[in-house]
Order: sequence, then structure tokens, then C-alpha cells
Amino acid sequence: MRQAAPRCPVFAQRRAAVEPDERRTGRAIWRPARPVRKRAAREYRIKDRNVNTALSTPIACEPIRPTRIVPSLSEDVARGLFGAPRTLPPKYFYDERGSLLFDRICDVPEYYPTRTESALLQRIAREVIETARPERIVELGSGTSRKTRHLFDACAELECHPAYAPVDVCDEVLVASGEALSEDYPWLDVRPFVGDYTAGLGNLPRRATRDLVVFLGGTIGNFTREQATDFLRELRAMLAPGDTLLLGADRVKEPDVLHAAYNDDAGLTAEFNLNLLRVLNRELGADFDLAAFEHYALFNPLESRIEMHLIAMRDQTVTFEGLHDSLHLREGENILTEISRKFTRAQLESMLEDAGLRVVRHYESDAHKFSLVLAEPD
Ligand code: AVJ
Repeated sequence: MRQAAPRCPVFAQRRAAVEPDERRTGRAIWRPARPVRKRAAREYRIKDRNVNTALSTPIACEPIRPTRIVPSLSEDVARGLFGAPRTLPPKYFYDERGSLLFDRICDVPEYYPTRTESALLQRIAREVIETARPERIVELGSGTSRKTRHLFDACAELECHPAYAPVDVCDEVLVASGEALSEDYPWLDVRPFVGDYTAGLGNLPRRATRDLVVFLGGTIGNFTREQATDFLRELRAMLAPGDTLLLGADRVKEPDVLHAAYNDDAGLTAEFNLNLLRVLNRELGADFDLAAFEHYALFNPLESRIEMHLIAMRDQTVTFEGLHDSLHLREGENILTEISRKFTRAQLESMLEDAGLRVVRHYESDAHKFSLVLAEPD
């Protein structure tokens, strides 16, 4: 049966307030496909097709115990927002509203990564499954598992029937997409884990199975070089001989293309960025005035990364119910809310090799826009 607790561990509360921010721009930037009410999590699966809830298999999420202490939101704020440079971890974007916004970003014409990776995955899925021959597919940051369906399609064709262990911070999304997957792939045994995978990799239950671990979307680019290496080493440590890793990563390309992808005309990325302040207002009783900030994303060629900022448009003081200090921001000050690193083929391979992972196959999309690398423990 569905478990009562825990819900989204990152967010104590959730709000399904998905409304266009008309005030800032004078026009509706975006709208949900249909009204999002209490059952907003259902939207994830209804989005693609209609399924009969009554017939769906109940999905339970198993919490993963963190292997190390994860800072709370107020600790991250105290350290990141009050320090220099001002910064916050990008995981806080993904409350329910932020997850829905990200889903919509994936559909804007300028945001190429999701589309490109999905097409590439579709093309190579059979070969990946034939090579990895997985008994279990573990997916880190599975979200709605939309792209992963290409792997399941290939599994079905090849009559290879692995179990599926998606890992995500949001239990609603895991349950909703797990139910939809169980209906579409009746052979698929879906066993979700809920928790922060950057803190709990070591506690993912091991099984005597041949695992294919997938980490898609280019999220590895959100980590600094040091964080990425630490993370991949930890990942390497959980792989046994015979296991494989499929890693998706975005590639360096013309700055114009990168710039457009993080500055879409519809303003969704701006909304997504500003959503972070809504999260702080809600979770920490802060009083950020969203109209006093502007989204600013640029490609920094020296670091080969997109940097996403929120810029204060005027001097201001922000108070937090949950914190003693007030935050004083000057006009023009910036908060770094996300980095998204873009790799060369060689950088990607040496990053994996430094972590003790041998590249088995390096797949590239057309025009080398995006990479999917299949690797194994060396
Ligand atoms: C989901 C982390 C891969 O870095 O491109 C999209 C998030 N940020 N637009 C990315 C994101 C702004 C995305 N990842």
C-alpha cells in the first residue's frame, strides 16, 4: 500500500499554486495544461495519456537513509545567501511548482537538452540494453521517467525484464509515474526510493543483481568539478563488476545556443529561477519581493558553464521568520542559483576515468550537442 510518510523530504509543505505570473510581464507566460488542484501529482502521468487510477498498481516508496548529514534549507540559506558569493543549491527549485515549470521548460523550442537526449536515447536504447543486460535499472533523479521509457521499450523488444528502482526527492512524482509505468509495462517491477541521492547513494539497498544505473538530463553539470568527482566516485563504489552506468551530459556549443536555452522567450526559465524565492518565502517565512529581482543567465566560457543568477533590482532588506538575520541586498547584487556545466567529449571521459569508471561506449547526438556515456567500474 501507499505509505503515508515521508512526503517530499526537501519540502515540508507543498502548494499547487501554478499560476502565470502576469504581474511581472503584463501577459500570461505559461499555463498548466489543465487546472492543477490537489491532485497535481497526477498531472505527471495524465500529461502523456489517460489511465484508469482504479486499476493501477499501488506503488510504495522506500525512504533512503542519508549516509551523511544533509544541511537543512535554513542552514543552506544561512551559509549560502549570507556568504560571498551569494549562492543556493539548485535542488530547492524542485518543489511541485518548480518541477512542473521544469517539465514545461523541456518543451520550449530553445531548450534543446531534453529533446536531444531523448532522441539519442531512443536511438541507442537497444544497444545499451544488449550491452548492459540489466536485471535492475536504478535511475537517479528519475522525475517523471519520460525519457527512460525508451529503455523500457528496448527491454520489451529484447525480452529483457529488469526491475526498476527510480530515486527522486519527490514522492508524489515517484508514485504517479510508477503507477503509469506499471500499466504501460506490466512486466516492470517498480520499486521507488525517495530521498536526496547525493546524500544517500551508499544506502541504496544492494541486490544480487546486475544493475544499470542511469543518471540523465545533464544534471551532473549542476555539480562543481569537485562535487562531480566526489559524486562519481561514490557512484563507482556502489557498482559491482558487471554493473554499468549510463550518464547523460550536455556538451559545449555555440554560446548563442546555450544562451537561448536558458533565456527562453516564453520566460519559463525566468519563472523557474524566481520560483526559488517563492520556496524561501513559503518554507522560511521570508518576504522576498519577486518583482524586485530579475533572472539573468549567461554562458561563462572560461568555466564552460551556464551561470544562472537572480539580480536585485534595488537596495532591499529581506527578513526571514526562521532566521535571526535580515538579508541586505544592494541594487545590482546577484545570487548564483545554478551552474550548468557543458563538457567536451574528452573532459567527460576523463571525469569518468578519474572516478574509476571505464568508458564502454560514448554516444553523441547529431551535431555533438549531447552525450550519453556508457561506463563500467574499472
Ligand atoms: C535539469 C539540471 C539538467 O541544468 O539544464 C533548466 C535545469 N535550469 N533550465 C539544466 C535547468 C534551467 C537543467 N537540469
